[in-house]
Amino acid sequence: MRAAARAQSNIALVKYWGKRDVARNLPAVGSISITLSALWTDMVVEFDPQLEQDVLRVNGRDDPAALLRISRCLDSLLGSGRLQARVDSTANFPIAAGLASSASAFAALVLAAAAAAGMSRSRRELARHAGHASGSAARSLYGGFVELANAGDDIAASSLLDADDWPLSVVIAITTAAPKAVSSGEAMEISRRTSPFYARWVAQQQADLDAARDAIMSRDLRRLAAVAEHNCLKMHSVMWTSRPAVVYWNEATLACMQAIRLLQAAGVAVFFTIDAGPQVKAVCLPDVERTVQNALDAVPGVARTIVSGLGNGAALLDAT
Ligand code: 2P0
Repeated sequence: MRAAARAQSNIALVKYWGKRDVARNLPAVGSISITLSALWTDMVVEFDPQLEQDVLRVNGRDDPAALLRISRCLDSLLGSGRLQARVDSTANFPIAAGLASSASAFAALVLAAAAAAGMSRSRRELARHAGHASGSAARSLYGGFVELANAGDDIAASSLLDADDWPLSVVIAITTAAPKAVSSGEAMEISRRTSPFYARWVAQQQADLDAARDAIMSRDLRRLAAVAEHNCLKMHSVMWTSRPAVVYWNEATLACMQAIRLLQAAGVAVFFTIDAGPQVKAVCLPDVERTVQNALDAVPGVARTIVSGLGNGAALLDAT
């Protein structure tokens, strides 16, 4: 009746932005991500016949505002006749700040909840349920390099390469830990309805996915860098041209990008990506991780940096 799971966060190198079905939370485009070993959420789920309704604690505090999404995810996984649950979530990094906290949270939730309910579900099936709660969460069930595809009427996540198959480092520059003003789900809908670039974004995504997948399978950082930076800037262009405009960047975001450009010009194997928040993620080969971290630490406005390798995907912590 009780189980705990840890899932790591992930960042997309080819981004998910926009939904084709809001009610079922189906993405309009496929995406490719890397799972991060250093950022994780631990989720403890306990079903209790005495409880009259679900209870959620996030980082040790009651969080009724986030409860509805959690309850819906449990209903979708276990059916609405399920027992009520006590859910305890702990993240080791800032929440709702563009570091994919919902990805690690919902991936850990489905894994822990299925185990607590004594239910056997394939990873692919768990990923599908996590994805219906939060698109990027489907990817956090897997480690290394992960693709989330639109498969017929639904979604399917799968592993492209394991973490050990091509070890990369990610240096995350935290420019502010404050929660974002507009949730990504809300912002995606604004983009879909109003950006004149949205249709082009969707139309071009398959080519970016094919290029990135090919670069990953060839372990070619230069080609991966080109498509990932292009795809990231294209997504932000869609956001910026929405009405109202969605701008997640701050001055330090741009300064970090410029620092990474300087490193590239000096021959350092690194590229940037930025999600629905002002943090900058620098993806690099492990041997230049220190150089990249030093450069980003020196950027005015960077509060701190976090260094991560690639993670192995969600796992149960216990099942008592
Ligand atoms: C991604 N993002 O691919 C993109 C890039 C943010 C920018 O997936 O509405 O929390 O819960 O399905 O997964 C963040 O959005 O959105 C996200 P919902 P989610 O990582």
